[in-house]
Amino acid sequence: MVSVKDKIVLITGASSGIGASCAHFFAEAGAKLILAARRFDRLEQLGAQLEEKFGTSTHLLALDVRDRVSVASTLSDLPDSWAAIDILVNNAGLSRGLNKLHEGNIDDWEEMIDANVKGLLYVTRAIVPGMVDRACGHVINIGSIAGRAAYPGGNVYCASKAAVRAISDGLKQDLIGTPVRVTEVEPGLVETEFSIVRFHGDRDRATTVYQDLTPLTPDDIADVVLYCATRPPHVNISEVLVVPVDQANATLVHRHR
Ligand code: NDP
Ligand code: 8X3
Repeated sequence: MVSVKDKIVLITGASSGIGASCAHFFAEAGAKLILAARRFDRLEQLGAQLEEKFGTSTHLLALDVRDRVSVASTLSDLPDSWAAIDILVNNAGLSRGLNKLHEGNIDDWEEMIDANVKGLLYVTRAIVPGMVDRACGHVINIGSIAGRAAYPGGNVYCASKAAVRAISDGLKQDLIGTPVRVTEVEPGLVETEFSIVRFHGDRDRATTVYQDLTPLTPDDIADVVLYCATRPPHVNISEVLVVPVDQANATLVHRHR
């Protein structure tokens, strides 16, 4: 196992769910954290918590990954002491809606594609050149079981996560000959704010997604992300699918009714 102590880890979408859990796991392991998201107040709370609990140094970024200019300038203007990022966790993302494709809301499509695909690309493009120059780095993309097969109403979200899978595979190929590692972690059902966001704030509908089964927790995923990051330098975990015991694939879920 390799230590992440004093490594610089950038986590996008750190204000909630899987990203916030990753922040806790890396903080406990002694890493220094750059935490990015749009809700800066949440990052401030998280940063204060991690400092108090683990003595973690944090650098907070109010960042909308869809904003290409802002991503480029924010990440190129990092203070020198934060610029040499060792691990990038591309986690920021969302789903919007569960409509049939031919009835879908085009604004929802734009938001998913802009954040899940283009945003991930913008951040990766800004960070990976430094990793290559320093001959050191690890990109961990949060994909989804939804990227392996579409499900009814999942259409554009599934496409965006299929893109994350292809981008992760392509990046691994493009980095051959460098020591930079690439991992894609593909969670199944994880209870976070994901479904509340998907259903535009309808908490009752969001709750039904996880009803009568035991979903994963964001900590379950953060644990896997940290595991991938702490393998010896010659080991690249390329892809990990993590599902609850109650889930076989994107459409087959066992509910205890
Ligand atoms: P949450 O809604 O709890 O967290 C999503 C995070 O992404 C928030 O921190 C949010 O921050 C951030 N985010 C969303 N849009 C943007 C944006 N435009 N710019 C910057 N940050 C953004 O959901 P999860 O923790 O579940 O989701 C995290 C990732 O995991 C996503 O990529 C999701 O697709 C993936 N995933 C989730 C699964 C699940 O079942 N929950 C399963 C498989 C994958 P803010 O709003 O403050 O900007
Ligand atoms: C989130 C998992 O199955 O709700 O990516 O799409 S699912």
